[in-house]
Amino acid sequence: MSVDVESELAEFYSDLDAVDLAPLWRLTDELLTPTPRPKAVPWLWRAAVYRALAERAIRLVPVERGGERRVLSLRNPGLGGAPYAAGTLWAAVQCLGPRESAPAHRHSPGAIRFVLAGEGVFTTVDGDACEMRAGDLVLTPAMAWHDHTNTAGENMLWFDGLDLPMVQALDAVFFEPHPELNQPVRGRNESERRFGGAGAHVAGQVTGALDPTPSPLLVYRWEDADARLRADADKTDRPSVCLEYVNPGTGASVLPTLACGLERILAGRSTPATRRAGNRVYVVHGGNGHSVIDGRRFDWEPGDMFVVPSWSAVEHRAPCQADLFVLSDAPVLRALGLYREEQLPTAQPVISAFTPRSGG
Ligand code: GTQ
Ligand code: FE2
Repeated sequence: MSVDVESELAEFYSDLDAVDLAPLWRLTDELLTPTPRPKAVPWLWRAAVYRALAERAIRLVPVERGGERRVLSLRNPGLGGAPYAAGTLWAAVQCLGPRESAPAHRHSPGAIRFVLAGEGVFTTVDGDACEMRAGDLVLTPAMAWHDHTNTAGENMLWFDGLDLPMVQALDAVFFEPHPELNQPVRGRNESERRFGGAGAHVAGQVTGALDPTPSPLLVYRWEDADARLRADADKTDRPSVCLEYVNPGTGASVLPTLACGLERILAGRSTPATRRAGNRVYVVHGGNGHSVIDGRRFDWEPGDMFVVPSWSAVEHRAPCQADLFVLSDAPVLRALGLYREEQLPTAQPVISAFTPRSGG
């Protein structure tokens, strides 16, 4: 290129820049990537670390109107300080001390809770007080009034998952405090009585039904999910058994934006390395083991939480049976025709091991 053309080009680019025009031909590498290139990185948060900090939060920070919730968000270090576990998913640890209550409110982002330990807490959803025990899944769909109350004498911790980053990307966040600190309670476990029982889980994951209405069933008990996994494990020689929690009326994912599932890794087995479009957050419910994510080994134990960003290869291994709760944005990808997954032909070579920050 002649010096003339080169300097003319440089001037051209600077003129484009000055009037907020961007030439695509210089951006394709970062925009139209051959495969997804999420900013979020594979990461893990240890129960032993967050539990102690949650207990300090209970001692130091009251739950009040305004702050609304005593919640520690899992902040993915790849996201430049944004308080999200992945580009599309909010994930957090919420805690309530003895006889504390978190004020009633509602918002357009939908939420799910997976109980880490304890009992004596209920989440009231549109007047229905849903009891929460270890391993239970509780839904608070978009715009449903919700507050959390600890009636017991122990601290209680649970996992929160929200579609907040997705709703925020769509510029559709709405929030409203309830006129009362706590909403009136109309009944206890009513959705469970009306809609619980058969049809609350499917084997594997939802592939068909897409439904913009959330599940009318608001609480899914650990015992039922466990029984389903046990029955499926008896019939398989595969490395793991999976279920997805579903709307018992339609068979669709629990919320229009979020899917929840359980993956039981069977003793001594390894799952095949798999890539999926869409982000996933795992909560270890029981058992010890490790996952290899993009060639890095993440060891885990009960209560640990880890993120598998879109298109990262992941495989799990457990010496004894282990249960992983998994939250994903798959319903959105499926609704838009963007979902895909692929199994890798071989196990990943392990290049490094993850060592989380231990803190001060
Ligand atoms: O429990 O209502 O982790 O509104 C983030 C936002 C929990 C909740 C979170 C919320 C909640
Ligand atoms: Fe909320």
